[in-house]
Amino acid sequence: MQIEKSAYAFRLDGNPIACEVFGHGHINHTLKLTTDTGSEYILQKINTYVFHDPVRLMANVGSVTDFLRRKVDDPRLALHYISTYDDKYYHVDENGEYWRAYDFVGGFCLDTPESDEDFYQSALAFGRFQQLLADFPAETLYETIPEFHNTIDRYRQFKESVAADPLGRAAGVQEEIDFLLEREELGATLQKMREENLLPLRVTHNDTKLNNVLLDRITRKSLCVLDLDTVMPGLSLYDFGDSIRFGAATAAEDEQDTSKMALDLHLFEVYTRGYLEAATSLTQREIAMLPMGAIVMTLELATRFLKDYLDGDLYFKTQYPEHNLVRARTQIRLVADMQEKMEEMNRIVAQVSSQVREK
Ligand code: ADP
Ligand code: GN1
Ligand code: MG
Repeated sequence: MQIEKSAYAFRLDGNPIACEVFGHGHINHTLKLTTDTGSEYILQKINTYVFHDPVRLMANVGSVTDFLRRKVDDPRLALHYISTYDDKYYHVDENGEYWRAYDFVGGFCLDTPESDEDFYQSALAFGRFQQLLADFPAETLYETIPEFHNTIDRYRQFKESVAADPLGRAAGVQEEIDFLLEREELGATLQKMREENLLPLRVTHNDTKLNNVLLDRITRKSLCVLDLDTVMPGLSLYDFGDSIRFGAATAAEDEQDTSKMALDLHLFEVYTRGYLEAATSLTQREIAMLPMGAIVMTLELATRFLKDYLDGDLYFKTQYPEHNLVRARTQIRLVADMQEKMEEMNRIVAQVSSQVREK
């Protein structure tokens, strides 16, 4: 087994003896590193196609994790980045690639919830994350991916790719393109409210998929939130919405049989309860907009996946040629189902929020 050379740049406990590819992330190259003292680390190469400014990214990640670590009593509740021998949280190798290392947390991640409790635990984790950072000076964070959840801008980029159509793929997916274009105004809802200052700007995670939460192997309680690359100032609705899109769905994000994809209202309720129990500082307007957050985030991902398919699969890692198209179709199906279930989502949010308040 070959040990990645960059490992030696970090102040590890012991000498590396094992190094293997790890996890199911879509963006970074993730390795698990073990040393001769039994210490375990994650060693990651940052994807600089996605993150153009890894130095600022690591400044965000470093300041947020340092802040969280001062607030939690169990070290597994916040990630711990390892400094290099020149006292940075990142290392640049001879090819100009950026690496970072952090403690491996002895837990596990799920791609789909195996029980209501798993999903509830992830809601608590993201809700806690929101709450713990409520007094973090959000303005000191960099916008590492500008306009990341600006769905108005996402639509602009999507339409550019439809027009450019570099691989001649647009004609084959006209139905999907039309579905998305018909919902452009719906997709703009949150961004408009953000621009009108109707919703508070918060420190948000911005990529709140279930597989970015670590669960304890024995108790299955949530430990920390992972994948802090997209931590930026944003709306709580991005975080809530993306969790629902990914975790309260009846099928995987890339299920090929779209008829299997729907919103599971029971899981929606489970997540809403956990999130509201932990994130106690949300405003009434934020709470009322939670269902809209789920729809807008799903719509946004549909446009992103379809754009990437049209562009020739440059952004998201794919396992087969139509992978991004499959993902886009599945998201489209979910948007349609969520729209049908909007009233029920509203009813659930109102009910759960009054129950949580009474507690
Ligand atoms: P990506 O941006 O590519 O999704 P992540 O930072 O989410 O990268 O890491 C990919 C996967 O590696 C995670 O889904 C998780 O399974 C695993 N992982 C990441 N950090 C840790 C950690 N500190 N302890 C244990 N597993 C981890
Ligand atoms: C990417 O890094 P990962 O796999 O958790 C993407 C998210 C998407 C997600 C879709 C930086 O997340 O925005 O929601 O894939 N991250 C980035 O699965 O673009
Ligand atoms: Mg991830």
